[in-house]
Amino acid sequence: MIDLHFTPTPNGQKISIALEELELPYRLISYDIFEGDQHTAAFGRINPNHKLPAIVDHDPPFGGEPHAVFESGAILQYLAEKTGKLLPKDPRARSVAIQWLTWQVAGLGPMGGQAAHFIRYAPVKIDYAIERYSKESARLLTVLERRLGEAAYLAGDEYSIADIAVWPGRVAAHTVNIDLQAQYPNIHRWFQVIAARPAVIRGREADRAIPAKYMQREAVLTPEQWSNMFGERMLGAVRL
Ligand SMILES: N[C@@H](CCC(=O)N[C@@H](CS)C(=O)NCC(=O)O)C(=O)O
Repeated sequence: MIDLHFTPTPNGQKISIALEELELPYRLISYDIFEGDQHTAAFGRINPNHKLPAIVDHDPPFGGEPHAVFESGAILQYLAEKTGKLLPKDPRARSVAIQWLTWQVAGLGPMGGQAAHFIRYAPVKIDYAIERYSKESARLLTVLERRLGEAAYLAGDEYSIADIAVWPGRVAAHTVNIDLQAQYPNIHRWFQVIAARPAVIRGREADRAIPAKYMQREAVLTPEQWSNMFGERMLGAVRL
């Protein structure tokens, strides 16, 4: 059994989808990050970075005590290695899969996240920041569009954890006002194919665990929610 510490954001969706694809039994533990559920000392022992998602595998492949894994990219790799699935066996294709996985966690994810921050949450609208992160998100989506014009999936012919990492990133397009269907037909085609996978449909059901207040274009937070997400309470969780 695997515990999935989850909140219904793109990073969380990667893991609920992967667990469904791999048919691994899991227990969903929901966090409301606006209310600060992620700042407890108990969660800090699972993820020292106090962010979602994280997993605890009670039956790790190397035996011994339950094993905690944080960072969505590391969790995807751990699950793929545990099961021998969702990563190509061919070393070249495997290397390509890891490159796109890393591209997502180091590029599309953080840049889309910063665009969302400045568009959705910043108390003052800073045009330079909005433009910088929106343009970079759009550039990264163009890179994705080109890749998906030359291959069915990110690693080539095979669906892999790279696709699972990138697929929820479609919300970056929504955030920066890109209409994928009209402007990025290859991403749109790939997106539709993956959206129809039964495991993806099941994995998305985890999103219903708590109210969906994560996708609003502009959010107005209470002072407590602000503190939990970006202020003193967030900083306090890791203070020395
Ligand atoms: N690089 C991390 C990002 C994790 C992350 O930023 N999680 C967000 C939700 S998507 C979170 O927990 N935010 C709550 C907070 O910052 O306090 C990953 O890929 O797992």
